[in-house]
Amino acid sequence: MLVTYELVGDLGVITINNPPVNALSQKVRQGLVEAIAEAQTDNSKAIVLICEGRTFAAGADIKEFGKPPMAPSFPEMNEAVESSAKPVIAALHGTALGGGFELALSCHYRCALKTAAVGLPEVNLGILPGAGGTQRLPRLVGVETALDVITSGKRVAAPKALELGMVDRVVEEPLQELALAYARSLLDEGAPLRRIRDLEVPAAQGSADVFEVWRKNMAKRRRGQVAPQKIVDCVEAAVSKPFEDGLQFERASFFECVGSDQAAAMRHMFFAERKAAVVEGLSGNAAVKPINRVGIIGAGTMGGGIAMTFANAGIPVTLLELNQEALDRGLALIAKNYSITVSKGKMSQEAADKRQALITGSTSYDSLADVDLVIEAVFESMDVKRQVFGELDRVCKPGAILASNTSYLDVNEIAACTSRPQDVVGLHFFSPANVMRLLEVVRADATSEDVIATSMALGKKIAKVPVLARVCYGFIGNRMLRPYAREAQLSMIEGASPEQIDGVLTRFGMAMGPLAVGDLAGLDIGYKARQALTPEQKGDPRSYCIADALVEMGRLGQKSGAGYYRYDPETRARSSDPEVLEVIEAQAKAHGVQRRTMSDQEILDRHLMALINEGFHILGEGIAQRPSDIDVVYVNGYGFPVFRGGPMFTASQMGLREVYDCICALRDKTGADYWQPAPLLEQLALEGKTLDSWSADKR
Ligand code: 3H9
Repeated sequence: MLVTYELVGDLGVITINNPPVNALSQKVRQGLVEAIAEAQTDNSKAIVLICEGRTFAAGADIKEFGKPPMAPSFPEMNEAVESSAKPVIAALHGTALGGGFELALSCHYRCALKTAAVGLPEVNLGILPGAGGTQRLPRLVGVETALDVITSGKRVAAPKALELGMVDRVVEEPLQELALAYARSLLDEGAPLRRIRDLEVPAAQGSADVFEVWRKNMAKRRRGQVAPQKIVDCVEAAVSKPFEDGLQFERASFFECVGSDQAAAMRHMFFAERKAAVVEGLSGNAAVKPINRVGIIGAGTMGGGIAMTFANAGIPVTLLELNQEALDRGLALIAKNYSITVSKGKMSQEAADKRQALITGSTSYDSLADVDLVIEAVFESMDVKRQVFGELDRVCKPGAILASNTSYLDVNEIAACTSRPQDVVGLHFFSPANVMRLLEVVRADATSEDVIATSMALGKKIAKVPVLARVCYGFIGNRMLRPYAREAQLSMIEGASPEQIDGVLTRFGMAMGPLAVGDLAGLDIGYKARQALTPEQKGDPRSYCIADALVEMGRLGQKSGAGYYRYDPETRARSSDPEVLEVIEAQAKAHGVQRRTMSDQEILDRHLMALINEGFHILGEGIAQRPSDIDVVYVNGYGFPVFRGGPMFTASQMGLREVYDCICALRDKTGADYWQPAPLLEQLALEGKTLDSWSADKR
């Protein structure tokens, strides 16, 4: 029974029990409508609506999206609840999200456990609340708060929700008992049957300007996404239309979104992120080790960010540096980062102090003797890593996990510097590490199952999205970045300007274009890395000669005020620089390249196909476990637009045959070896197979 109804004295209790998250599937909606009807016929005076398990309903059943709608619909269910002749009181715990919170908004009163949170996260799935959320929430809390909550998709903790009016009472455990007591007190007070549909949207908040400001705001903050704009339209409809008409407007907008490519891509990402945590082929014996204390070597930007990540998760950290001066600098940077967060109102001073107190500095390796995990974040040089891991092998207790944050280096070689390769793993964080969600977990040949299982579980615990990779140069993300960066360089020398290339890719939805990213990261980093490579490893000189020339002119990117662009020293505002065009033209001449006009489509194809083809190599070689893992890496670590679902999803949407033909055309046009289609892509395209069917066959 997914929904049950019982009488407790003269109060009715409806209980939903649909693990794991009480999603409101068709059967649950049906059960709820029947339970409400039953409660109308007995001598109950009020009805409490509560859920079993870890949470109140967390929303619609996302697996039902894309299938024909099944009655009773959400509006029908909510209408039945709101029209109840007896007061219905929602009792919330866990996360009352999306359709779950919309159901609560159809109840006449809402109480919530202090630890609960509410929210309307539909925007993160490329859709909008389609069960009255955009019509009821503004009536309850006003236009501005409703727009903020719905367009951000954020979770609002119960005490804050009480302050905003999203819930009426915050209670402690036991929830059912206290919800019944609350229902009783409402009856005793003779509280009215409060139907939100009958409330007016607070006046003075619905001026046309408000909506224009939010539309512009969304165009910037959620560039390229359709749903946020439609959310603003729906909230505007809550002001300008009667409730029923507003509801119909919302429903029509919901259906436009739910069937869109953007929603399909974002649903794909939702499930992809959850799947990424699953390690294929682990034996049942793999044990997750407790990680109670962590050591981090290197207090630079990366090490400091990693230290903050653990402190934020409540795990104590020992931060190690070579000397006191460097350590003090690192600790001061962490303190500064926390104080910025506090000044922005995103954290209390007390919470910041507590987190900072979890980070202890040290200049002696011996202080790492009792940590459960060490992460090295020192200079990217095998010689330096060798030294560090030799020391760790000497001081760390048996069974401690020894991790490297290397971005490119061979984790097998690092593991071989120790007497315990089974305990060595790559944990590749992305900068700034306390902000970026991606974590590549790199398993070396000898890494034990326990260490893999622990690393993946730890990733989740520290609020990252962990993705498993095997060892190769650059693992998943940085390996794919190389051919992408190559195409940016080649497009420039062959005829495009930095502005055109970055413009094409940002219009596609990338957070930043590749050349602006280069300026941000610093052009000297790639330059130095290239110095260590043989000419063969460096590849076609046309693919780096412009970057080299700029560095040799002292144009290192944002930090020197000039790179592919010029930067205002005060505001960092970016502008085009004719000098760069001169450099590009000189390099083209020096390398015998006749520059030409290049179409936006060609630029887009070359960058996208470079990513996709490398993705297929990575998949075929078993570096990534599954195509969706590659999408998780690219969306969470490299600014690929979430509403396009990642490079591999984009390839699937295009059709593998079309992708293959496009790559073959590039090969035939350029004659370049690197445009040879990856064997796996070729095989699937020629056999008419999809990535989904390939993944299913593998299982
Ligand atoms: C909506 O409500 C539209 C409405 O406006 C109505 C329109 C008409 N459906 O995340 P976890 C699965 S849109 C189906 O690992 P946690 C999930 O795939 C919805 N399945 O747990 C996973 O399965 P598996 C708006 C769902 O404790 C398992 O549950 N709501 C759904 O870390 C556990 O999930 C949202 O967007 C679902 N709605 O976090 C909320 N939700 O074990 C989406 C979860 O096979 N959900 N699953 O991998 C969440 O944010 C988190 O799951 C939650 C729990 C915070 C609830």
